[in-house]
Amino acid sequence: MREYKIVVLGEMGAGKSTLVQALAQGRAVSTEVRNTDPAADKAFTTVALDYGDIDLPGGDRLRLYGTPGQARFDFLWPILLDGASGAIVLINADAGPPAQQALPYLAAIEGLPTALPVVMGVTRMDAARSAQRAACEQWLACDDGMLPIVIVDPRDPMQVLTVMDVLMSQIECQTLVACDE
Ligand SMILES: Nc1nc2c(ncn2[C@@H]2O[C@H](COP(=O)(O)OP(=O)(O)OP(=O)(O)O)[C@@H](O)[C@H]2O)c(=O)[nH]1
Ligand SMILES: [Mg+2]
Repeated sequence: MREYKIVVLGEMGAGKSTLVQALAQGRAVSTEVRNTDPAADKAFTTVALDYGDIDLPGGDRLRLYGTPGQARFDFLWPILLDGASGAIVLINADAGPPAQQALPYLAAIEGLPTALPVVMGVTRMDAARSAQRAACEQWLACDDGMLPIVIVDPRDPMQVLTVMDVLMSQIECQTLVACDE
């Protein structure tokens, strides 16, 4: 049996906790407190991490770690990324410019000693205001194809599994390349 540590990153409200809960079918451990941060209009926010796991039909296990979105917790990102097999960077389509949202998380991943497979997930497309949604669509249209990007509603477990599928194939690719070297 293989175990994969997957880290979920993204701004406050991007849907990290929701994704971890959806994958763990509601059995995830979360550390939510009432939000006092004016950076996001949301009732609760994660202050330590989310954790959820799922056993795949083939016998492998995915362990998911959701990071807290508040900038003051950015010291936790490298700690959680240590030993990870892959990462999911969530972009909130209803927030600021997507490329800028992704930048700090991709920089943290690039700063790791070994290359880490990454998938970006765009959330809240259904709920985004028209200007934000248009900016996101434009960003998707200009995508250079360097990283896979999937539009995902993290409330829907089937869509979350699709994101995991894409990430797992990235991880497989990296393993094959490493074997070839
Ligand atoms: N309509 C809609 N709501 C979404 C979507 N993704 C997430 N949400 C909702 O957005 C809210 C915030 O999601 P969270 O999972 O708490 O966000 P988070 O990234 O964990 O936020 P922090 O812990 O504060 O960093 C929740 O009420 C979700 O149900 C989406 O694609 N569409
Ligand atoms: Mg959270």
